[in-house]
Amino acid sequence: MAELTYRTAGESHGPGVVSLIEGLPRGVEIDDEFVDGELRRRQSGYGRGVRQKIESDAATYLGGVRLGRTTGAPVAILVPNKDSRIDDVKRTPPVDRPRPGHADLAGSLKWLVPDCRETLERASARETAGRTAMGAVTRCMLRMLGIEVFGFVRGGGPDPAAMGTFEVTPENWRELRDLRDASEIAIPDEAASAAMIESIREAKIDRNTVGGYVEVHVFGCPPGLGSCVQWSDRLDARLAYAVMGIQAFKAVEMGLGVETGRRFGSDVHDPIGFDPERTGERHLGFVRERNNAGGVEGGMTDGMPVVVRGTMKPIATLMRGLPSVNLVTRSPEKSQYERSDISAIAAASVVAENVVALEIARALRQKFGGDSMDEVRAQLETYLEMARSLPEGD
Ligand code: EPS
Repeated sequence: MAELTYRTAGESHGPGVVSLIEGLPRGVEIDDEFVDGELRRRQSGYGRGVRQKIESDAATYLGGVRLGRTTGAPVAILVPNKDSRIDDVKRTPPVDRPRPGHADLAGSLKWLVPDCRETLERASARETAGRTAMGAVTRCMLRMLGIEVFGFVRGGGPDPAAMGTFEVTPENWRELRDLRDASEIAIPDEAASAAMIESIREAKIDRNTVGGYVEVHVFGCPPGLGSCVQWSDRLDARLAYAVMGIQAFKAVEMGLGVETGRRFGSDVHDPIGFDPERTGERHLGFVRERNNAGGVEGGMTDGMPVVVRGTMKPIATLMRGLPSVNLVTRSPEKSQYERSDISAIAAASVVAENVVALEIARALRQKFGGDSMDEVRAQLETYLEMARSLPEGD
C-alpha cells in the first residue's frame, strides 16, 4: 500500500525505542552509515546532557529489510537504550514536583497519578531517536529520487548575534552542510555559532536552559505533492503537524512565515515567470525570483525548495528549579531536577530534518503510488514529462 504511516513506542529508560514505518516500496537501499550517522548527529551538539555519553545509538532492523533493501513489508526498527532501568524504582524515583513547561503536571492530571515518572518517560525526547531513524530510512528513498533534505540551527537564545543571516540556495546548501557539520551547535555560520555556544555556556553556569530556531530546506521536490482539496492533505499543514510534534516545539512557519502578516501582498507573493531554456531535469521552466511561500502554495509543492522553520522553547528541566507545587502535599516547592540538557537545539534540527523527510515521503507516496522503487521512479518521470508539456496545452 502506498499510504506511508509511522509510529513509535518505548520509554526513555525502557529497553529501547521501537519504530514502525509502513508504506515504503520494495527496493529502497538502506545506507546504514547514513542512518546511523543521523542517529549519532541527533546525539551531538553543545549543551547536551550526560545521557548522550552513555548511549551509542544505532538502528537494528527487526522487519521489512532483507540484504540491505526494503522488501515492501512494514519496516520495524529498534534503537536499544543502554541506560535501561525503568523497573528499578530506586534509579527511576517518583517525580512529584512537576516542572513548569514539561509534560509532568498535565500528564499527572490526565492519568490521575501524583507520580510524574510514567508521563516523563514517554514524553522524553529520547523518543525522537525513533523518528530520526525512520526519517533517515525514508531519506534513502528520497535520495534515490533526487530529493535532498537539509536541516540546521538558524540560531537562538537572548543574544541577537547568535542568529545566522546567511541565505540557503540549491547552489550553496552542500557547502553550508559542511559548515554546519563543523559547528558544535549545527549553525552553518562561525560567528553565530560562537555567540550561541557562549549563551549556552552562560546558561549552564546560571543553571538555566536555552531554546532556538531550526530550519529545514528540501531540494528536488516535484511539484504537486500535497493537495488543496482537503485540509488534512495540505502539505504545509502536514509539515506543521510533524514539526510541532517534536518535543518542546512551540511554533512552525513556512517560508516568510509570521513576517507575511506585516507586509502588503505585493511584498509577499512570489511573481511567476517562464523561461523555456530552463526545462531540464526537475525544472519545468517556471521561474520564481523569490520563495516567500516556502515552496508550498495551496497546500501543494510548487517546484521551489520547501522551507520550514520551527521554534523550540528552552528545555523545561532547569537545574535551579522553578516555582512549583508538591503533588502529594500541595505545598509550594521548587520543581524537581532530573538529568537533562542545557540546550538540545542541535539535536532538534536533526529531528526536524527527518520528520520533514517523512512528510515529504508520505505525500510522494500518495501522489505516485507504486510497489517497487522502479515503479515509483517511472511514475515520477512520467509525471514530470507531462508537467513539462503543460504550457503547450492539454
Ligand atoms: C534525551 C534523553 C534524555 C534527556 C533528554 C533527551 O535522557 P535522560 O533523561 O536519561 O538524561 O537527556 O530528554 C529531555 C530533555 C526531556 O525533557 O525528557 C534524548 O536522547 O534525546
